[in-house]
Amino acid sequence: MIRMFETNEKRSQKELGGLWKLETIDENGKPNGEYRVSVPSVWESVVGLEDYRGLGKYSTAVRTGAGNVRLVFKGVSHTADVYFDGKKVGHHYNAYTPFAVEIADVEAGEHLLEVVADNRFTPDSALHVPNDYRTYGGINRPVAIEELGNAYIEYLHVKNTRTDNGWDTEFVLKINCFKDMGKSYCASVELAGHQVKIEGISFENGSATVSARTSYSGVDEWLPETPNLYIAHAKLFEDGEYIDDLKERIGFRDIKIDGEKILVNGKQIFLKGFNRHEEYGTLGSAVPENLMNYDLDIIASTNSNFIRTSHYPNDERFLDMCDERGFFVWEEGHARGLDENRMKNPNFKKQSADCLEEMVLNHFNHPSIIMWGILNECASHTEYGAECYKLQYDQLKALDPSRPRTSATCWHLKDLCYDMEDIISLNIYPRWYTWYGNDYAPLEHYRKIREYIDTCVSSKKPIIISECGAAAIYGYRTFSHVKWSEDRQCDVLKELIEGLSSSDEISGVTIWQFADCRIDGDFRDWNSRPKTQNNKGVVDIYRNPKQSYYTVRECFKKINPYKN
Ligand code: ADA
Repeated sequence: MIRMFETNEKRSQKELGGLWKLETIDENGKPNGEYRVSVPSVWESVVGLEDYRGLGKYSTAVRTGAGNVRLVFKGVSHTADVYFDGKKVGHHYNAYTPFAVEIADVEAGEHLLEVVADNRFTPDSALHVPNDYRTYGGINRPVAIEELGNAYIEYLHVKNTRTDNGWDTEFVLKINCFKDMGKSYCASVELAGHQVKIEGISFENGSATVSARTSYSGVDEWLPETPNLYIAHAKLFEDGEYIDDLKERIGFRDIKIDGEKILVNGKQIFLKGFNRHEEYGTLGSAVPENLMNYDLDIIASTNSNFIRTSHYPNDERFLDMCDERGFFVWEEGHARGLDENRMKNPNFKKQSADCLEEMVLNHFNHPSIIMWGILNECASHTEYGAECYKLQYDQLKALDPSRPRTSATCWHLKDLCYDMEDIISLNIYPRWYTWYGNDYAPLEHYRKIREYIDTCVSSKKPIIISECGAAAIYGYRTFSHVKWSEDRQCDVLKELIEGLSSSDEISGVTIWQFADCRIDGDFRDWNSRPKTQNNKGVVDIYRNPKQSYYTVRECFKKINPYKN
């Protein structure tokens, strides 16, 4: 599946799953291994490629009718070069954002589609670097082919604004046109019983962005307890003929910041949940729907209402499920722990800007996403770093002013960006990392940081704990509760959750992390990562619960998700 709901009735869209040929190739393109693999998947799931870092060429035969086609890739890790009948037709960097390739005037019949994936850590890659999660290799999310007419709808954004009488809604459509054939184009959008029409669409450089407005009263709002979803259906007409369509699923939900409060549809919320990496056991980052669903079952069972997509944009199917279940989501651009030197990589700014744009344009309509994040624990304590943060915050504001922006920092008493963000987010690890010292409890540690924050910000704003936790090796139990035991992890998490959630100043506590995850073998802190994993999950990589799963469930149960 590409999405958890039908996105088209008119447009022909076919998923290109099944078995493809995979050849591992050297830098000159010379094959040195051949395999049959299912797509989507990662090559680390193939015997002999469990730790392969290099290039892989996927190939499959594709049958099309005559006309224009569009290849849609939901994720290739981490760099993709796309070839159609041997001709290069596309390139994309970043495993975690979708991209598409248009091919005009294709002949009817069978064609060869090849995708070269590259998961190496080269100087060209500014965001995929050796890290505390693994950069996998391969076509790790679904691929589809679409057969199009002379014009099609690239995206439909539904912007809902809550008013005293209900909702004001603006529809924004981006429409692309292959050739100027002197035809007339118009569009319509239907949502919740209303239909709006957009006449006289004219294209400039092959595309047009158009909009229309309406308003609603009496619709069912989207909230965690009532995650009401509606289908918005856009249709495109050429000389009056219906030629293309696109469906999006939306919720009537708005998010506001009021001083230190986070308000969803006017209700003050408290966020309690987990940081989750997109990974599962030997399937790596190619997590299938049923296991995404399983993760959400487990997370829901812990009385959580919040998930942070640490540290990159997530699969749209997972976000669809969060919409359906009423989870709040913090989705973030791809970055973790990039120091100033890495932020000065010549590709950093463009690769970051591309990732943020693709994230927002593709994930705009998810009601579950209540905030956008950037640059987890990057160099927000340096002048140059702060310039990059400002650039990215400005870009996000231009792309989507409706959602607050934040970034998780570890530079607590040196951060230069507290006044840039709408929500301040702190990653803290008292009782685990020694440099925090053991001389004061989590809340005292928070208070020391708050004193500094108050000297930096021009106005009060919400503060959430975006990460806190401790590691435990699954199955290691001790009477002494020594470090790395499940028992110690329970003690630390209980103290963290109870302590931090007791403060009225804090609007959320997010555990690092939901599940243990594999890390890159050459990550700088590999020696504190037994089994080459980050072991701070409350479940292991196969979702076997540690004792801390039960501890977190009981602690979160006592926390009201709404503040008075
Ligand atoms: C940081 C980082 C996480 C993880 C965590 C840890 O806060 O944001 O990705 O590495 O530390 O486990 O130490």
